[in-house]
Amino acid sequence: MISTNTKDLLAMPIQEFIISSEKVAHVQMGNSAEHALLVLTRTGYSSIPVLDLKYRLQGLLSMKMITESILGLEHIEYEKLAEIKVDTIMDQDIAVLNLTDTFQKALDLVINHAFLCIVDEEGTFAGILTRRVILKQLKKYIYQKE
Ligand code: 2BA
Repeated sequence: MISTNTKDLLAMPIQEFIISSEKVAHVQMGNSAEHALLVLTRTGYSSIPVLDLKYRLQGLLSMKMITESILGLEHIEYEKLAEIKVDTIMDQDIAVLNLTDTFQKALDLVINHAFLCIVDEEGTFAGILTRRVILKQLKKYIYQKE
């Protein structure tokens, strides 16, 4: 059985826990795989959002997607990096939440996703909610209970 306090935590809106969009490393539709490789390498993140010019979320891009796009039969075709556009290799199957969604919904999703993308009511990218932030909130809650 879930206690009343746990219910409070699970019912909290995620808005206050998100890393806002201006702090999130991203690439834009039309950017080259070469540019994306530089962003991923410099930031150190393994996967980042792809946004359009109106800041709407379009997909996710990871190092693996870039590597796969330049894998030839005999060798890695580095020369293709500048020609390949991120929109042709990104993953469009993304875990997305709204700013008004609850902690519980986020908790269910972060089991399978390292971070969740958050959009506002107009579909504009608002930021991300990371597994780290969710775990920190849970830890705070569990320790308070002891
Ligand atoms: P990963 O890049 O695979 O990072 C896994 C975990 O490693 C991160 O977990 C964080 O604890 C640590 N980490 C990796 N790179 C870091 C860095 N440059 N600075 C500080 N810590 C770093 P979370 O914080 O839970 O993040 C989960 C995922 O969310 C990351 O997976 C990344 O794909 C994405 N992410 C987090 N912050 C981001 C940001 N500011 N911009 C873009 N993507 C971000």
